[in-house]
Amino acid sequence: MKKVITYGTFDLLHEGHVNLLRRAKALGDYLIVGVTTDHFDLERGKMNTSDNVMERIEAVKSTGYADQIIIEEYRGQKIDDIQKYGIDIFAIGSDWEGYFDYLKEYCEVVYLPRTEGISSTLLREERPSVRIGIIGTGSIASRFIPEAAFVDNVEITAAYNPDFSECQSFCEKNGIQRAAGSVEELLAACNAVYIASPHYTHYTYAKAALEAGKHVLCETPLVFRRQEAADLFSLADKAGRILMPAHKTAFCPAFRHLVSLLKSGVIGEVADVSASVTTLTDETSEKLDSTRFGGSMNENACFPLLPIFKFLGTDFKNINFYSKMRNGVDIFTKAVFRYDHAVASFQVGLGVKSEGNLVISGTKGYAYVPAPWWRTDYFEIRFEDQNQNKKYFYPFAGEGLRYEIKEFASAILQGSYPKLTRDEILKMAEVQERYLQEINVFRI
Ligand code: C2G
Repeated sequence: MKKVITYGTFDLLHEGHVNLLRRAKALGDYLIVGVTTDHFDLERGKMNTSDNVMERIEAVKSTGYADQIIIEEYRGQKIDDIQKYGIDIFAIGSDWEGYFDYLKEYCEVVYLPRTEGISSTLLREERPSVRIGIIGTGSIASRFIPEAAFVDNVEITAAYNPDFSECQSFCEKNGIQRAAGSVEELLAACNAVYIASPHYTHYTYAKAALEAGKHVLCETPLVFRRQEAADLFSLADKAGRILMPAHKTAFCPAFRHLVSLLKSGVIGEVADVSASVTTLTDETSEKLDSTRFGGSMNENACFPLLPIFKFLGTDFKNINFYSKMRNGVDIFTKAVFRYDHAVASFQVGLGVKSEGNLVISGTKGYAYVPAPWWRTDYFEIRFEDQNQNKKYFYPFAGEGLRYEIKEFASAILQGSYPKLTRDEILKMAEVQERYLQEINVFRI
């Protein structure tokens, strides 16, 4: 019996895929199809896949050509599979011509003609697009634009800044068609907004955008009061729109897997979470302006709050804040949380520097994420018996903003499940509010 194997993502299965599978099957008696996992696609730079791995497997199955379907999850697996399944022919589309010649050492390699004029990318492009208007044209907005280019079905249509000439030069520099002269003009030119303006303006812009029926991706911290966050969510619900904080860490592959890994119990019961984010800042920076929600807590607390809430939940019993002050703002704050069966602490600093790592301690072992843990591609799970220790590596492409943009687009276009829960977002605002109200804040 002649065995043939082929591989692919098979996203939005189309005629090109079907032709390929038919031709591959015709090369022998038994066809094995390897379908890539979502994780493997992300690792090899394909981050726009629309269908998940189960949907893609079902689609391949429905063609009737595959005698067996396997999943492809790592680089180098093709050699292992060829040996494991006793493969005679490896077949793949001609767009890969030459690329898989290294497999000739193991079996025959056949490049089959690719069907012209159709591709998953073209099909994805035909879907409705997310047309984003940017509010605020500072440094984070400049970094957002090249990252958005990596996400299918997303285009930047306009930008707004109250300083019109600044807005114009931003648009010219970044190839954005419309420099909006007012918020109304911006909202008319998009179906979603990305709010990248100073913290204290977030609520007003987000409210205006949601009331105009736009989806909202808002830089962190979203707002500084729980009620404000709750109001924005009820506006979003009423309008049937997405409201998502642009919390980079929550969407990056390494952090997402850390969450699912620890939820599965690898380090036992979590007893402590300790996280630190310190970024020494120029004394004249707006980040230290006491009249404009400056200071370490306002600037950075939402980062360590993420692992604390993900691993211990949001039902803490008490928080004490210890702040070192300068010119009316905290240049450093240590916060200590008491839960029923655990504790947590974080350090944030704009004027004090510390080691920026994340440690999650459990009854069986601990997770160690080295600095800068909030934009990580790597972590370790460590145990008493060091032989059991394991290192985990992930992609973290570019500035990492593409992951949150992709999540925002998927939430709008496909209704994907939010990685950051509403409860977590409300609690983040509540912690910011407690601090601003000076509840259990001790100045040192
Ligand atoms: N294909 C084709 N004609 C098209 C589009 C795709 O013949 N118009 C073929 C591809 O050449 C490939 C298969 O269909 O053989 C699956 O294509 P993709 O889903 O794009 O998967 P790909 O990224 O090519 O993955 O390990 C995975 C493999 O490297 C291939």
